[in-house]
Amino acid sequence: MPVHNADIAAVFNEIADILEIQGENPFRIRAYRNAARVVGELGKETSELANEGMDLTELPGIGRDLAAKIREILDTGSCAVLKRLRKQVPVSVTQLMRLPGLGPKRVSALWHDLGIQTVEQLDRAARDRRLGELPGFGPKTEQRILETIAAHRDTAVRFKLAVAAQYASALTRYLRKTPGVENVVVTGSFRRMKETVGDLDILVTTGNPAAVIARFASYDEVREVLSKGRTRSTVVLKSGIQVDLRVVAPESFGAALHYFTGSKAHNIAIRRLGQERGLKINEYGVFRGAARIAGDTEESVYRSVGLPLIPPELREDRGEIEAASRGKLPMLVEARDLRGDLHAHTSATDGRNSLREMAVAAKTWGLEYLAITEHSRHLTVARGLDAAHLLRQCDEIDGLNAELPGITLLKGIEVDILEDGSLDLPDPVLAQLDLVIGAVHGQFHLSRARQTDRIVKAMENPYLNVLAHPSGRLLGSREPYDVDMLKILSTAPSHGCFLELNAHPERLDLLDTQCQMAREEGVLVAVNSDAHSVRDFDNLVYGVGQARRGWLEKTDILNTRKLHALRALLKRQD
Ligand code: DGT
Ligand code: CA
Ligand code: CA
Repeated sequence: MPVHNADIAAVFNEIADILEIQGENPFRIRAYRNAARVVGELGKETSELANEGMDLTELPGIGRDLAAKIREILDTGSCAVLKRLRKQVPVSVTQLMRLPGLGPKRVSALWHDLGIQTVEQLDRAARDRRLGELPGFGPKTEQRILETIAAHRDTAVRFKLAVAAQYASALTRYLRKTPGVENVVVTGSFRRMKETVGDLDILVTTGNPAAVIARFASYDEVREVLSKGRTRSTVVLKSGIQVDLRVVAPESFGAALHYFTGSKAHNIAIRRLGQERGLKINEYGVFRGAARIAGDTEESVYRSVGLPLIPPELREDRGEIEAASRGKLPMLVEARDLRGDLHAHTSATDGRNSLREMAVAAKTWGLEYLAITEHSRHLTVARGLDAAHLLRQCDEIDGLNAELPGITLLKGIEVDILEDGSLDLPDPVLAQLDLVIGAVHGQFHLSRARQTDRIVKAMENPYLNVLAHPSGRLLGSREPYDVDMLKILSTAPSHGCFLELNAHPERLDLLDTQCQMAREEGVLVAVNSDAHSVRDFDNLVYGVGQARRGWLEKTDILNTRKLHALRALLKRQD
């Protein structure tokens, strides 16, 4: 991934935070803060400026030393100074500074005098009334810290689904080895395939809860055990992710699975349906009076309120209960429905693997076709291709297609949509390709009207087939740009244009609600990996998860089509 201005600013701010905790020279601290602000507020990506050969010391307050650090961050994503400082002050201590009311002096005192390194430890110490001993902390401060932590919890960092999946799969593998366990399932937002998860909720069924609880707490990735009871426990892993464990008896599996999968809003609506029928629904089962009438399976819970099973991805109380009651639930797309992938990069630009390696990996994953879509010239950070290089790649693709059975490479490009809506390559070049996807990679801050016009104009180009990552958001670092998505969706069909659902873990873009809009507007969605290496095809699973959250069926997805049908859909309008 390219390094963005926000990344550079974050590095400088973290350096400044650490220096402050260490009580360093205020001028040095201010220099880093200033650099963070200057870079953060630049209208253009620093990476672009650097690539255009700009001398970064021309930026206000950036001297030779800071300019060199910016280059280092652009090249490596971090910088040596920060790595060294992090060894002196743990990241979790620096993060305490984010809590309102906690400045560097207080954080330093908490750490040095009470050994407090994490928000959880701070919470515990405040509850135990241990903060009052410290100079500068009274009972009022203690109370305020408790309130702040409670509020902070709601906005605390969320983990990207693909990242959470790594922690979840290691932990569930470990728990499955406990003697006597039956089911181990990750529930909560994770099971609903939400793009980010606040914490992991793991449900275990067994006749021997004590063994599971004990094994859970002694997992070697556990940083802190927050609570440990007979049937539940909460821990924080070293990665910072919190995990709630619940253990129930095997006969409650379905009811507990339903309860802990949520969402809360969906559960409330289902419980209300139960109440209307005189039923009580909780994590142990469905009850009529004292009699337990359902709960072994999730199906039985839904059946008790007269509904078919609703897939977890739909459980957001966005109309799924009504659809279920009318027999109108969508037949959600599945990963195995995908026949191809229309967005991938190779080592010809910023990818890590060769054309051949990507083709073989796509075939191994089960795909029948793969579009190679390098960046165009304008995106200099990714060493975008010019026309000559692109046409050379097309020849290479012809060669590989003649040689490799079972997979067809399509000739494509991820062409930059320039600020005025024109494309970064001339039409006669685009005309030689099988597929053109267009993407916005800069000027995110245009007004809503101008951003919308820009994209609509790009779609008017007869060669543009797919609008890539349409909202432009990067999870945790960039909000979607302001654009009239409904207008884009309603314009797309008349230009033969499709929208991408980019499955890259940082993107997952189209958003789930926009998928629903696309379906209503009759716009096919392409679930694409945006693979930069052979391993990235696995991300398609998360793209499909998001498509399912957006109610999409197999027929709503462009790349579930057979190759000949796809080619017909990509045919030029002219
Ligand atoms: P997250 O962790 O913020 O990404 O979102 P969830 O949906 O995983 O929420 P979480 O971890 O607080 O709770 C997991 C599930 O447990 C939730 O989706 C529904 C259920 N649940 C939690 N607290 C309550 C509650 O107070 N009432 C009800 N009915 N269900 C709850
Ligand atoms: Ca959760
Ligand atoms: Ca939870």
